[in-house]
Amino acid sequence: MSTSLRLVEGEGGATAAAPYRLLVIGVGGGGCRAARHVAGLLAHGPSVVAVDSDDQALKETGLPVQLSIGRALTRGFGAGGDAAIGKLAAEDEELRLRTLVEGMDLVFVITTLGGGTGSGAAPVAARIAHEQGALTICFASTPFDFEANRDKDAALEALRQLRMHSDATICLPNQRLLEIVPDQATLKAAFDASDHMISMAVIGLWKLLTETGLIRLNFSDLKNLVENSGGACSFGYAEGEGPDKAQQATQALLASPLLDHGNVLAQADAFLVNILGGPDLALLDVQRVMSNIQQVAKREAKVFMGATVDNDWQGRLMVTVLAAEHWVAGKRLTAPPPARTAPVASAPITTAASPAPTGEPVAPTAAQSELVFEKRDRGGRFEKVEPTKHGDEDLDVPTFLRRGIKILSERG
Ligand SMILES: Nc1nc2c(ncn2[C@@H]2O[C@H](COP(=O)(O)OP(=O)(O)OP(=O)(O)O)[C@@H](O)[C@H]2O)c(=O)[nH]1
Ligand SMILES: [Mg+2]
Repeated sequence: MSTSLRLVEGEGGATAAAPYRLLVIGVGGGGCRAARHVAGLLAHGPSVVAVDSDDQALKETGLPVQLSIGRALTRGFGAGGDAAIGKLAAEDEELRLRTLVEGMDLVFVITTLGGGTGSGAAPVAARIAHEQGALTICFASTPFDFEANRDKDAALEALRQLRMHSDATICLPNQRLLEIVPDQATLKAAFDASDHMISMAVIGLWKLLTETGLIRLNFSDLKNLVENSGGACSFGYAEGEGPDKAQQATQALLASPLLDHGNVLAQADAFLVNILGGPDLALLDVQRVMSNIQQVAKREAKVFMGATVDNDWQGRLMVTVLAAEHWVAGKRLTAPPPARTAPVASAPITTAASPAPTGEPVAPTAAQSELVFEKRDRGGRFEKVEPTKHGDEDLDVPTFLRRGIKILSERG
């Protein structure tokens, strides 16, 4: 199969209706399937690209833009569960990946961790997007408890890498799917449910940023939430229908295992709520959703919200939430990416016209002092929870605390 890689003019590009350039990259078998789901639900949405080292799996996505990676290493048969091969495969195509993300404002990297390509190549794709100056948000599932320990360890290491190289990574443990789908559901149905949830997160944010809404959310609000999240966000999603749709959706949201039955919202320092409804969406619906959520949230939590109208959602309502449990106002917790680099002339790819660069690095201010964070033992709702360990590291502790990264404050 030949490498086909072309972004069609206008797709994912900034237009009057869609002022941001957004790209969705599926990496590995599961990641590409989820990316295809996004493309299927959003015909005129962002560009969606499939990246895999398995040519057959790439072909099956049916996506018009595909990037086959690491052919010299894998001969197009996949990375065979080896994340080191997946990483090399992506590095092999660094120029093409760089050209793909060049000029994008927002890049979603979707992957299912535990195999070779997703675990090895997705962190490379995230790093490149972040280096190019795009706000980079990753969605990654982790293996079921019944899968081999080797795969789980590789997945946790990949998750750590993703968090290091993205602005924020949203982890969806496959094990939680078991709480969402009926007992008799097949594995395929569980995976489909996961694909659907990831798609809804992407679609919710896309619509929020691009469509006229009752309450418009700015790109800078999303940036603020994500860049100051310490690298880890949680995602929740629920729908309601009929006259009681607002109540239904928030009840389902607060009961959802995705947000740990409301506990994530109760702990979050900051969160973003996106309400999507049809032309019948009333301000009262918005108010109901927000007041239900605010009842469980911390009083001092920073809340970003938006409400969007879409004709397809007549009589229905969808709420998506992006929550940062460890959010620090106004300061990036990770190093800012370098300025966008010049286009790579050598790669044989055509892309849509680039917008003016945004998201330039934030220059440190003159009067900065270090923020001091108390070291705390696991407590609260985490007290009885098994820690997510990798080696000696507890991955549930935010990266900046584990690594002792110093954070500068204008105070002091
Ligand atoms: N949530 C979800 N998980 C999936 C899906 N497909 C596979 N997985 C899980 O994701 C892990 C990795 O599988 P793949 O995505 O097929 O692996 P890969 O990244 O293509 O890696 P290689 O095939 O080794 O190159 C496995 O542990 C699967 O259980 C899916 O559609 N959705
Ligand atoms: Mg594969």
